[in-house]
Amino acid sequence: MGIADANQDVQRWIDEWVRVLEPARVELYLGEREETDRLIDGLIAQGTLRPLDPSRRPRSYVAASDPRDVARLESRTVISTDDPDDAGPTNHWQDPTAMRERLGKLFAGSMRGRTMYVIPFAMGVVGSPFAVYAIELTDSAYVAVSMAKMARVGRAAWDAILGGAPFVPAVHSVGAPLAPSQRDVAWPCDPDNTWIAHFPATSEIWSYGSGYGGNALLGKKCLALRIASVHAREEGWLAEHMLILKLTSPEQRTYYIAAAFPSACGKTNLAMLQPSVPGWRAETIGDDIAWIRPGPDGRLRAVNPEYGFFGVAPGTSRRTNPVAMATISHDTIFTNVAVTPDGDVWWEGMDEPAPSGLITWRGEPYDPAKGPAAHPNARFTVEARQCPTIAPEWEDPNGVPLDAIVFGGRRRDTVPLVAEARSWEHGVWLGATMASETTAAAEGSVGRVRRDPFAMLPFCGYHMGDYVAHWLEVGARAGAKAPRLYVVNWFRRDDEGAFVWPGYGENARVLAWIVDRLEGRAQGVSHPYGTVPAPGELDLAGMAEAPSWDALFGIGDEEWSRELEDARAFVATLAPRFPASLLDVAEAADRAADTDR
Ligand code: SAT
Ligand code: MN
Repeated sequence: MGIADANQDVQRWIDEWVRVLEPARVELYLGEREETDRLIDGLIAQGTLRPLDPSRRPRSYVAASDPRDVARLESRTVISTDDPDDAGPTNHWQDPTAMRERLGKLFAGSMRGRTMYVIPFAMGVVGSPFAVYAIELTDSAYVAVSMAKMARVGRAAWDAILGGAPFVPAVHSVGAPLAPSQRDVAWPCDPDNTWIAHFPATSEIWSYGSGYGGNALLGKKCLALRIASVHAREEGWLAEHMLILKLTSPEQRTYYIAAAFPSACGKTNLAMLQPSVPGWRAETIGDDIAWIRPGPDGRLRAVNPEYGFFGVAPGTSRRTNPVAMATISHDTIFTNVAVTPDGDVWWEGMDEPAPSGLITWRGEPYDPAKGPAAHPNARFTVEARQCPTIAPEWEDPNGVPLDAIVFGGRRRDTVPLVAEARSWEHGVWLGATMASETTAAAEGSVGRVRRDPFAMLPFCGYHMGDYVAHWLEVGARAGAKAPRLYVVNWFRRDDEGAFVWPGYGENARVLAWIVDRLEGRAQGVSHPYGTVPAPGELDLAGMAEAPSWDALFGIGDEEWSRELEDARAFVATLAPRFPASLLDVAEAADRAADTDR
């Protein structure tokens, strides 16, 4: 079946875009083996992909981007609603008519000389109550083959769309038309004119000028978070920037935990946790996005709508994440990593030191004085089914019932290692006011503390105040069946700037305490953030250097007042849509902690 068989709506939409974009060729891409092999051969010929040594890393490739196109571009990511207030103060808003006009000009003829790939896909299991269908049009073969790893690209999604299922129309162009006989470059892009625009009223996504993951693989942040969050609000569910983990206790009881962290704060590591505590087992369901819906029994059920992982490479090693290392041992596309002389990949934080003869992501001989060998936001793209700890229920069409939801950030002080919120409302306050030091996953300075509600700051498709109110509604509807809410912080530092908590596999100790709370086994003590482990309650047995309770949970009065003041100032920017009742909840929690102290 080809595009000619498309039903009228689909056909009309594709035809309209062909007229605007003027591609030299149009191809339906269903992610099948032969098509993918052909696209990869073309990408190798063009210099976009470089094959790795197949004896070291079978069917794996390295791409090096244009150095100006290495991360999400938040300043050029816009929500175009008629009323700017519907996008809210945390999004970049652009008038939809003006945006369409401006992008229309950029899109005009932007695929000249290139092939336009028509990529039907599903986010979620095809046919499941969670599934959302979409078509991405793109002139990038790199995007096409990456999409086939990250989303359920293929015949089943195409059939569903041809059968009349509504689809999210998504258009992407690298913005580099080719004149006849013009030679292509390895990474075409148009960094000066990049825009990633969302039109929630029609669920459209228009992305121009960038080939980088979060800007170009439109099923991920654009669809599964920004557009889906709008649908979720209308339909009573949640589209969240969360990993999903399955935890089995020594008593063989199973728990499902979702956790929100900003980009490049360890979601993939936690999703692939290898518990350091004996008897516990962790399995992976998702590492970046969770769609959460009330199930028939009233419990909140979660799915990972993605098909693969787009993980941060630097810092990933056999020590920090052996599961990820096994996952990416074959059939992986790496972007902006360094390449060893024997045809394998390398990045900062790998187990082995940099070999001599290393070539950096910029294609130069490695000289540590000139900066890192791999870009700090270098990524791997790989199918989730390659993960040795993937849980069988990761493709359960009905999702898994959540026991706990965790909010985390990267904070050198203030936020304790773990705390349980006093109530759903209090947890929503904590989620709404969470903050994190910025990372290389987006453009801009690294290490600056910014408020990042629910780790959704760059991903919420509507007004953040309405989003927080929606969380309150979902919790109220779930009532006693709602999962319990927690905050965690793996990133506290001592006076010398060293991390006080080892993280990675040791984070299982924190999860074990969360389970103890769920089972009513841990009493905890009151803390400004809620309930934290009482001294001695967190199992630290066998740790080489067990940190003190104070190092993990201590908070000075002044530190706390500063935080509260800053949080209040932040939510004031979301008024009047931010639910005022949460200020009372925060106040009551503060008083409760005070009297307990
Ligand atoms: O936005 S990406 O999907 O490219 C990665 C991230 O920032 O989480
Ligand atoms: Mn992410």
